[in-house]
Amino acid sequence: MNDVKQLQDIAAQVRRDIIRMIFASQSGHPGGSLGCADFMTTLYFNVMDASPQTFTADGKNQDMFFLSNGHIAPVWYSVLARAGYFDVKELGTLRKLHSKLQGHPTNYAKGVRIASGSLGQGLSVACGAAIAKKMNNDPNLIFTLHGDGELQEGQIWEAAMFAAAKKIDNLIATVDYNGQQIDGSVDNVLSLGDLPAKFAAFGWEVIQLNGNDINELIDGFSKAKSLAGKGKPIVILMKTEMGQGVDFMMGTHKWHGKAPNEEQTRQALAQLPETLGDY
Ligand SMILES: Cc1ncc(C[n+]2csc(CCOP(=O)(O)OP(=O)(O)O)c2C)c(N)n1
Repeated sequence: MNDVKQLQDIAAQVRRDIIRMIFASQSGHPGGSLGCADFMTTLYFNVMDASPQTFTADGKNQDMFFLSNGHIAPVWYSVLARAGYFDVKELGTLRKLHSKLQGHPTNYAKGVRIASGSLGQGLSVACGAAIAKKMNNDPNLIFTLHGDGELQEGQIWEAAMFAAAKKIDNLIATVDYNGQQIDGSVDNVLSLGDLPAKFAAFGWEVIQLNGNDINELIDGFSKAKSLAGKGKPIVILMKTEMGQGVDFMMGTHKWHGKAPNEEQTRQALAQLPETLGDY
């Protein structure tokens, strides 16, 4: 458990890490990574019952997390490194040949259990892991993150139907509800319609919050945990801003998957305090 100020400091450093990693590799996805820094920090430093010391691939007797929108790997790698899963210096190897930190997650990196990046698969994996926990009488929880554009994948809705029908109530799915995707706004590409109503109609508990507000994240997860074990899967729809923290990356899909140049990197880092020390 960390207090809100500590979590904000970690998230600020995570944002610097994201920019520095993607600048160094000259490829990657800054927009969604920056938008999810507050969520990912809160999840690892406040919410989950998990630690690098006890991490196992099968996740028995620990909470498990699956990143379904694998393209935002930089934010996950930074949070894992800052939480002690591996040396922060490794962050400088993002997307390099033979690095454990590939452009999309693989289980070469400690803390990662499945490869992801092909959108739409993570909720199905999470359902399987959640059922395994029930069969093992393991009281721990499964967490996932999905992009809102990712929800256009049909497999998500098969898994959503399955989770409710099978009463998978040890699953807390989250959505990076930033309204943007690779080619433009989600509404323009393929609108999700009334997303809270859709999840509710599929039999899920729905929580909505501001995913860039750590206080709201802490409260929302505490509510989600209190709903676990009551017969329904839980989804948290987190309103976020793509590119949060860097003014010229916000309010547009243009930084979904583009690396900043040297001048843009300088401008971005000037807006992000170095709170824990750069790697
Ligand atoms: C199955 C599949 N189809 C297409 C892609 C290419 N792709 C990568 S990210 C992306 C957009 C996803 O949008 P969203 O989930 O909202 O992520 P955000 O832009 O907010 O980071 C697409 C279409 C993919 N990775 N997998």
